[in-house]
Amino acid sequence: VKVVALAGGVGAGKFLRGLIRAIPAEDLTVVVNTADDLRIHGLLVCPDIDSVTYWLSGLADRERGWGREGDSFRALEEVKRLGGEAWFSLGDLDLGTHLARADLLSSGIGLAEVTRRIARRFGVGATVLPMTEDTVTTRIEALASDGEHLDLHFQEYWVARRARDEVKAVRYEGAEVARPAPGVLEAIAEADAVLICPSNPVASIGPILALRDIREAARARPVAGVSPIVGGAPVLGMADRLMPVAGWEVSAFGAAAAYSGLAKGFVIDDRDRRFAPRIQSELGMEVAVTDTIMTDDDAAERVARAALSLLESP
Ligand code: FO1
Repeated sequence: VKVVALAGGVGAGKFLRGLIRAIPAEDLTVVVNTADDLRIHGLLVCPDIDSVTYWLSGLADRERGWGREGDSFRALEEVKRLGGEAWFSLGDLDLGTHLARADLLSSGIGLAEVTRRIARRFGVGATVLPMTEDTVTTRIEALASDGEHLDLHFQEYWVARRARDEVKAVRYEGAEVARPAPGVLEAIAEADAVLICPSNPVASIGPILALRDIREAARARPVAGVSPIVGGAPVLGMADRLMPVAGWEVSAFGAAAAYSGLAKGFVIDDRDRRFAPRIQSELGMEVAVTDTIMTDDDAAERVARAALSLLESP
């Protein structure tokens, strides 16, 4: 079976390691969110693309979730000492990825081909693609504790200000006019299954599905998702702050509702089993219930197989 996975960062990385044990890596195309990409030190930083690439190559820092295992931060220390921007922690090895990406981009190669090439160099068998080569940016409209209205880049909200502001709205700037990256629509059209990784429905999957052509292409294929919400809270990250402003409750039901009209199946955690009847009756999705906490690759493989099994029945 050919599979397309829609992916954010860390949750997706863990899940995808399980998925490539359930299907051959060569049969997988990962379409990755780029709306939390940022420019810093003159470099294009693509956190979700890099997380997916590092996790699939087995080089990710499993504890921190992002960046390379065993990385050092000597260059960043020097940037800080010299008065440069140091709020976003790029490790020394990670910086190597960014410099290579900058070189390839400056030679005129598009981000999709650059991403494919870098993933291949990391020994990744799956095809990794950005959702778009155009600029789409998740902006967070928030209220600071002193009452100031803020309009923040996602990474300013999450990393620089540590999610301390009250979120009022989220928008995907540029999504209305952005075109899917080369290869994305082709991969979806050929896919036997489209899987939505257990990523943040607002910050990670929302921007991908905000590209109308991607959403429409996915709707024409069998789609199943995996809940990133377990026991009423996100396994990782800040989905609990963002889902309410998008109108979704912070529960496995709310996560399923984010893909209403798109997914025909949804995987939820054992602890959320009570939501299964509502997801089935109100959203019309088939539900698989399993332990979704991906402590290792065996656990991730079990979750991936549960998602695939939802699309196998006729
Ligand atoms: N997250 C942080 O909380 N602090 C950081 O300094 C940080 C640096 C960073 C560098 C490279 C990279 O690929 C990811 C990085 N992240 C960092 C993670 C990132 O901010 C988010 O978790 C993702 O964008 C959300 O998917």
